Amino acid sequence: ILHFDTIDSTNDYAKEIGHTTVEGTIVISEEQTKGKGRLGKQFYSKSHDGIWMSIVLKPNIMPHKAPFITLIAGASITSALNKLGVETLIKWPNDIILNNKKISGILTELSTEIERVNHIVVGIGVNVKTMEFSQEISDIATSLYKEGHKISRVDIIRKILKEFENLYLQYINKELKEDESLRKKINNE
Ligand code: BT5
Repeated sequence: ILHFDTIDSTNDYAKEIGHTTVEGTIVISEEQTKGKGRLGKQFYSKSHDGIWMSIVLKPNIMPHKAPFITLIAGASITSALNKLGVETLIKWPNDIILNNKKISGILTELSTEIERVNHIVVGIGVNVKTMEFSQEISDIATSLYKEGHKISRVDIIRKILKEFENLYLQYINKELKEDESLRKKINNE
């Protein structure tokens, strides 16, 4: 786990070190100065207000299967929050909703060659303590504290990572088994 006080974007940093670092590396920062969503959109990541983190993965899968990782991340976040007593919904593919407002977003980025994934970076942002949002998002965003759930960020991170590890390993093992049985069929074994 690499922890920063401030960083431009945990996803950008995770992508930079993706080639050399081990699978399962977590980059987490108290603040992001250039937190990002899809298509260059801004993701507000104020100091100490939330969870801004990225997970580096190195699965042996084909690039077209990578989007499934976003769904695994979404399921992990809702399931973790559920276990902490917070009922959220997933707005597929990458938003988590609490009381009709966005509490969390996911940004999955890939480094690939044609046939294989080099590494995947799964970025997770969760609004935890924010009470006042910037005007642009004040109608659409909320935080756990704002909705009356005073839960520690460390407890949330622990639960999300535990759920994610379970679901991710299940998925990867299933993929490996399917590849293996396909290989046997092709080789007439
Ligand atoms: C996302 O994109 O929601 C993906 C967000 C991923 C953030 C994490 S934090 C760690 C890692 N490092 C990064 O740099 N990013 C990842 P998208 O679905 O494109 O939504 C972006 C839109 O959500 C913006 O255009 C705003 O409307 C809204 N938004 C921005 N900041 C928000 C916030 N803090 N809470 C809720 N909504 C927000």
